[in-house]
Amino acid sequence: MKIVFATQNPGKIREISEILGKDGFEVVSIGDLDIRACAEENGETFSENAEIKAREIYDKLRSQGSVDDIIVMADDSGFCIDELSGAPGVHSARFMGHDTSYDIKNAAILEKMKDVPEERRGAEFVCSICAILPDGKAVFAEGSLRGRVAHEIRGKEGFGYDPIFYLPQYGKTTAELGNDFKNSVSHRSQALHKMEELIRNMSQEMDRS
Ligand code: ITT
Repeated sequence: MKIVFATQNPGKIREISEILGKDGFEVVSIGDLDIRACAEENGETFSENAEIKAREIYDKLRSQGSVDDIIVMADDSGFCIDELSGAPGVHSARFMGHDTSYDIKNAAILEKMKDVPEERRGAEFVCSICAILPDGKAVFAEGSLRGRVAHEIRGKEGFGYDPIFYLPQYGKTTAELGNDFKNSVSHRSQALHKMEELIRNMSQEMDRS
């Protein structure tokens, strides 16, 4: 089964291809198919936005008659900081403007958090994946990874908020962990592995009936 992944974020598509590729799935991005996503992400939750993104691409592919052997997936994810009541959350990509660099966004968050003590620096990455099956049915899987807001920008790997997301158990930010290690613990890999299991179980049930 081929998976078309509805994301325009190169950091996500790299991680998703690495994670699902290891398990034998063929992953194609919408960029590879020359499709642009333009649906407005106006849902209130990660899962609502994931479905908006996946369904837009499913509908485009269906209008071309090509959804029989593919699953369309989308990821909506974000960085939720306890002290900021869960912000930037579903607005993570749009925080301070979509085109503002992460050096600037990350520095602004560190400034907001500069007087916040260690015990109140809790934060998490959350990921919701929506898969639209060939018959149009939507299925969902979620993952989350708890850590803390770092005190300084550290590390060059990953993308987005990775340089300020600190995991005390490893003494590193997710931008310092290395891609392979991040992929073994991340919110995205948890959600993708749950989704793989859901899809495997559903296809076994279909084979039996
Ligand atoms: P698509 O909608 O095209 O998938 P996007 O980047 O706009 O790309 P989202 O709306 O899901 O995606 O926003 C997710 C944002 O949350 C992302 O741009 C990062 O700022 C942040 N984020 C999510 N997962 C992350 C991760 O693993 N590491 C660092 N930042 C992450």
